[in-house]
Amino acid sequence: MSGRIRSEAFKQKVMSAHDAAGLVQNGWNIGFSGFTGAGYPKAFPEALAAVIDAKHAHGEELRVGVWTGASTAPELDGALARTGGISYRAPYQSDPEMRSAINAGTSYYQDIHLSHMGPQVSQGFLGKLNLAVIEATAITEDGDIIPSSSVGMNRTYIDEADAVIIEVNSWQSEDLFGMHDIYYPIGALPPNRVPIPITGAGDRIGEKVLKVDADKVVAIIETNAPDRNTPFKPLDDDSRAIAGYFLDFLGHEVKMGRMPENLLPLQSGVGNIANAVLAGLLEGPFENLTSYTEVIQDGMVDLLDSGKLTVASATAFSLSPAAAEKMNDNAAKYRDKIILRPQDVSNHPEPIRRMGVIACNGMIEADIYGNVNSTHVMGSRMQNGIGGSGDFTRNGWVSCFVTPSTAKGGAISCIVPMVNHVDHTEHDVQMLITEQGLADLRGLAPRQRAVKIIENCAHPDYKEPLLEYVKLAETKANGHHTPHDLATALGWHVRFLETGTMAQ
Ligand code: 0RQ
Repeated sequence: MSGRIRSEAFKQKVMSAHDAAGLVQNGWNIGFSGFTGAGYPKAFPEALAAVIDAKHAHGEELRVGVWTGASTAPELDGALARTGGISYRAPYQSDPEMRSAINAGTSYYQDIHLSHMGPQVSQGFLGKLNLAVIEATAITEDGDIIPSSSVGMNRTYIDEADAVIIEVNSWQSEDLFGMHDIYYPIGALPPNRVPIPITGAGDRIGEKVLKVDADKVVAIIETNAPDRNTPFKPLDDDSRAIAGYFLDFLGHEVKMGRMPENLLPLQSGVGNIANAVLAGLLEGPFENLTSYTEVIQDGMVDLLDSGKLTVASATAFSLSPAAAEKMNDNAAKYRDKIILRPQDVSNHPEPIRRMGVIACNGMIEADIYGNVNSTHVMGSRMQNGIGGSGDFTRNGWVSCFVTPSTAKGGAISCIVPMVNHVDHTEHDVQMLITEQGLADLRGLAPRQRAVKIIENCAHPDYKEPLLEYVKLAETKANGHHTPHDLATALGWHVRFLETGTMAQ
């Protein structure tokens, strides 16, 4: 035994991942730890995949609902999706195998705001939670759980599940102890809710450990395996340009007296461009920054190292393999500057609105009126999910979306007449940035927005067709508040389906 299981009662419950996976029954819902490739169980999902394969080989049905914090890794989403054994998935994923199962229609997927997952689970909308499988760094003498590199939905799953399995991963640094802040609300659901007492990103309001009813714990599994995250792409000219516009905008806000010199707490989404924006801040003039976000990426750790960022609050790490190793070796150094909270606190509208968070997220496409599609390709195919982007966009002080102006080598314009799926409406989106420029939409009516977005953000190859569309829509609709010619707007995407290119 690794010495990480310090409770005598729990020592008696150690078993192999294979034996633990054998407990699962057809139709169960399982709540897994894990958020953007951090803190997911490493052994149980692959063991369960083997059990599912064996059952299916004998013509027996074994399919389960898989709930997590957010995306996980190939050892969880990939391994289970490959078996065809996932009947239902929520609330966010980004795994190619899982995406295929969703788009093939073999797995149902509920793509919801990450802050809504806790209340929806507690109210039973997703059905009964049969089992929670949670990765831990260690178990204390008193039987408390020290979380690992993410908190996500762990508190809710442990509380709501009929049975609990803990994977104790000795790869995770023991120095993570003290980094977590597990808030146990006095009243979790209305009408008994009370204010969340966070007024600054660095506020600690909870416990260092997760509490678990020992009677519910049916197995402890020992592992020693790293989190699996993909490395970020090296910064290219487009991402540098986007970061530059974002930084200029922040400088402008300070100059106008709308933000203090150390800005407001920063939120940064997933993906390479979001990471590039953080790298831009490293070069930029701003000091004493804070962050109230959901994932801590490499760029944020670099900002902490430089001293430019004083504190980062999130629910998980989302680090490249090299940065994850560095975090593991130096967790004690970061413990006072990083806080990992449950996702229904990190993403809760209340502190986000109170502190005035600067939200910056990636997107698939935006339309000329400022509606944003973050999730769907060609209207039907799921890419990842809305994740936390809606939590921060709707409630932030400034809400910003970033993307290169074109996708697929220039064949697709990311600025379109009408988005083929809406995740963030024109009422919530304040800023669009591409490598071409920035469109500040605050205070503008739809027809003013259309001109600004096309002029500032569209790729030169698509400016003319988009301006022609505006002219056509205004003529056909005879003015109106948000002029559209539906046949042409919808045809914009259809044309791509037919010819494989959006070019005129
Ligand atoms: O396709 O994978 O086949 O190459 O979409 O695009 O350029 O790699 O962009 O990694 O920044 O992700 C919106 C998906 C952007 C992400 C999204 C194709 C493109 C590529 C990915 P390939 P890139 P990024 C907090 C915030 C929602 C969740 C969120 C996301 C693939 O940012 O998932 O914000 N956001 N959470 O080729 C057709 C277009 C396209 C397009 C791009 N217009 N048409 N395909 N692609 N634009 C964190 C969490 O919530 C956990």
